[in-house]
Amino acid sequence: MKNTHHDIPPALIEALRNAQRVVVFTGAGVSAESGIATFRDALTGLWSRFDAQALATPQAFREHPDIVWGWYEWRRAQVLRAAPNAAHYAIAALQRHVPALTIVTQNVDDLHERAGATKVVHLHGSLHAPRCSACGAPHVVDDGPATVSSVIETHAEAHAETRAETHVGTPAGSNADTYADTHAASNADEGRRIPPPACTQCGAPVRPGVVWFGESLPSDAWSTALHAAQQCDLLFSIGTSALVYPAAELPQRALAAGATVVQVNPNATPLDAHAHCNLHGAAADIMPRVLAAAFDQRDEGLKGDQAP
Ligand code: BV8
Ligand code: ZN
Repeated sequence: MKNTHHDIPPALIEALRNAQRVVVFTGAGVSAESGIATFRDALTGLWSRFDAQALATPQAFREHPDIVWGWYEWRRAQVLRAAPNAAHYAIAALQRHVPALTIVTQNVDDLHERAGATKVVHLHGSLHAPRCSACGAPHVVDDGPATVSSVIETHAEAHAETRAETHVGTPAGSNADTYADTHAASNADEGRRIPPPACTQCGAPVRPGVVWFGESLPSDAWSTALHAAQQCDLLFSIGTSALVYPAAELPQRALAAGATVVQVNPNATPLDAHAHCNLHGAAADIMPRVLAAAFDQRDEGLKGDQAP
């Protein structure tokens, strides 16, 4: 079935119709059309001088808890204001047609679930499950619209401000210290820096419920994902650059187990050379067409006002 094109190859439709066990493996690209920045997308404002991989680490949280917590609060506010897109809905609909379909995501948003998907395996945690960095006690954060807009507004202001300031010569790639100092003065950027709340049990800083680089994945999520990949007939890899491990191993494990692997991504990734089929396009365009072609439920992948 080796080919790369936009329309859905009949062999893929056949494979999907006959599949008993399917894995849908997703990355940031599946949420891009919901307005959620991918990891590759440049960071903005205060964070534009960091790369995501540097911020998403225990070290960064230890050294700059307010910058890191501020970043995750901003991302959480974005997700709370976002809505699932047609790809999320089509994947949730596929789950209702295929006997055993396991959704394994690297994303820390809840857009799969908000599109109606069930039992989504989150390999890298969630933005909605903060916990104490010391005793691990779950922490409840306020999701009220007031909080959400305050995080977004203060960020927007800060962003405008940073852009103005940035050009006054902080050397490119300056590390956090100098950057923080040069900006600490103007207290207007408080919104950007949000000190993490204290744990109600032990008083230690609360951390985002995500898996940071250098941290191991939740063992139950990883073993469920690995098992599903090794047992499936068909694996879709959607909107991931397939560069972060061990998650990026999953399509390889499925291939090694004889499954058909299909990639959906507008850009090439290391998986192109191995996948049986590369559908180079946007997930929100391709997945509803896969659903319609396989299960002729043209309108099922669409929600509410989108349905004809
Ligand atoms: C670990 C949560 C034990 C936090 C994340 C083996 C080899 C090399 C390195 C390693 C290795 N094993 C371990 C490592 C180290 C490291 C790693 O993989 N480093 C990489 C960068 C080389 N892995 C770890 O640290 C893991 N832990 O291994 O623990 C251990 C510890 C230490 C040392 C050894 C072993 C933990 C990794 C998890 C980190 N946490 N997220 C947060 O979100 O803040 S990772 C995070 O980045 C995401 O969850 C995701 O996994 C990754 C981003 O990748 P994507 O989702 O694919 O997004 P990206 O932006 O890259 O690409 C988007 C794609 O979408 C693009 O291809 C684009 O073309 C496409 N796209 C765009 N628009 C659309 C689209 N596609 C479809 N439709 C569209 N519309
Ligand atoms: Zn605690």
